Amino acid sequence: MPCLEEIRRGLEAAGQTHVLRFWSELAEGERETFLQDLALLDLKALRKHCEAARTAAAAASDPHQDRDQDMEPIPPQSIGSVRKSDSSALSEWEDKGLLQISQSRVGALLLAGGQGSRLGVSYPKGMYDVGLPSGKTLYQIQAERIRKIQELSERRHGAKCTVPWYIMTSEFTLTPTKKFFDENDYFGLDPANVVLFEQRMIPAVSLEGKIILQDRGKLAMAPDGNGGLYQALMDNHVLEDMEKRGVEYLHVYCVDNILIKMADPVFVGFCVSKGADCGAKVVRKAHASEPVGVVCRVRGVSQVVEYSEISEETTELKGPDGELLYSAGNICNHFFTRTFLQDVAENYKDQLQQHVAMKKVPFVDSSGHHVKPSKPNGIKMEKFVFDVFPFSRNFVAFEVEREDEFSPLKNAEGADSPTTARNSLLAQHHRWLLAAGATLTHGDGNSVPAGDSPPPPPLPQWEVSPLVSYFGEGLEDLLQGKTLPTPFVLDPVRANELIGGR
Ligand code: UD2
Repeated sequence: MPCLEEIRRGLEAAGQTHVLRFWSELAEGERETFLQDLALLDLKALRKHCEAARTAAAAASDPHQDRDQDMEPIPPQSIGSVRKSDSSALSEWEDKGLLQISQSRVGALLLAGGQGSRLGVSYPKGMYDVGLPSGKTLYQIQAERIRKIQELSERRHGAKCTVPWYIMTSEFTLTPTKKFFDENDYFGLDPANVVLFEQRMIPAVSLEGKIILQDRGKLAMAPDGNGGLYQALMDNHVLEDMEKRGVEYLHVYCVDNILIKMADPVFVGFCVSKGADCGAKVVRKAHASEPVGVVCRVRGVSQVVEYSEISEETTELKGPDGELLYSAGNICNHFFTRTFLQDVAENYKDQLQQHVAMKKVPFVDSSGHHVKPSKPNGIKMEKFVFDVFPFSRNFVAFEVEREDEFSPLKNAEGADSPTTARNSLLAQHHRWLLAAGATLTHGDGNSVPAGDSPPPPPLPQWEVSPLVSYFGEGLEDLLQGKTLPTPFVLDPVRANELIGGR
């Protein structure tokens, strides 16, 4: 570890010595911890980082004008679509995906380094329980979907397989996530196949380009964005691990989508059959201002323009059919080949764009008093996971149905909240059960009319464990002609009872 003098010299060169302003007042233990934190800074890159943050923040007053003019929608021939494909094409992709999974060539990678500040919880979002009848957390649902997709692939192709689960965490989420998985026996997965790794943190910078002190002996640090993935893959030898296991394809997704299809065989099969090195699932945007990025082309190159970086005017543009022109909503659900990731990590990761987020960052002022700012005072620089799309040689988009695939947990209430996430899952299971031929009865014994759409919320409580069904398959055999009262959780024990009761 470098000594204080070396660090001081590095800070001087970067014009950041103010961070040591309280050094003489720190206790021995505080100094040690602070020194360890400072030693983790990339001192050589610090001046560039702070200057880039200051310049980018100044330019952020008009971030979209240039790029908006260069945007065009993804041409229809570059987008596959569940809605527009017939069932034979969908089964073909599914089968192809299941084959790859059965050969242990597919992994899942969860981006879980975010701080979940909008949801306002102090623990990782994956540990959140949205109030399902089973009480399952997002992590548990995802783990069980991995178990199920392994089982389905094994059954279809007769080969024992593993879908390794890579989980990118940050300083905020690593320890609690690890503890949660340990305490819950990895939800039935083999811990050797759950690989937790950590992304880097970078300092938040004031509008004048100075690192912000969160406390007298602590810098205000933040994860480097979900595009920190590519550096983290290198830092933690994840690509080597993939190669050792024979994993060729990775399904990358964000933690908060309760409907996420882990290692989705249809998406994987679609991308593989198109020979794609990089792919993105999209849904049609619900409305112009929905906070999702837009998959489009900029100067002829496929990429995502983030919701925070597109003008309102452009989001509202309509195409000739009267639909939103930029309707391909990014749902943070990506496909990458291992060779593409290797190429990005080795050759392109340092070229990724830096995005600027202006945030309210609590700090200590020059007299050591804690201040909670009422307006943004700090710049956080982030990389975005999708900014590698322009380096792809064959990029494809795949449009899926929102009601089956996308319901994110972002906010404590209102849109994209625990209530909407819970309702989306229950509505999906409601559709599955009716389609399987079950009769659903309320507590008063009245049955739910068999129709396509579930009743308006609050929804009755019928839930299907991912260990029983991954995308609604296999339920007809179990449930045809059965009457199911609410609340009802179809878990493997209930499923066995139903089989036994035939
Ligand atoms: C993300 C997408 C947006 C849209 C939306 C859909 C990005 C950059 N934006 O926006 O286009 O698709 O999701 O729901 O992908 N994370 C990390 N490390 C970090 C920061 C975030 O791992 O440093 C993870 C985070 O834990 C989450 C995912 O990245 O799983 C997305 O992060 P977010 O919720 O901040 O992204 P959001 O909703 O602004």
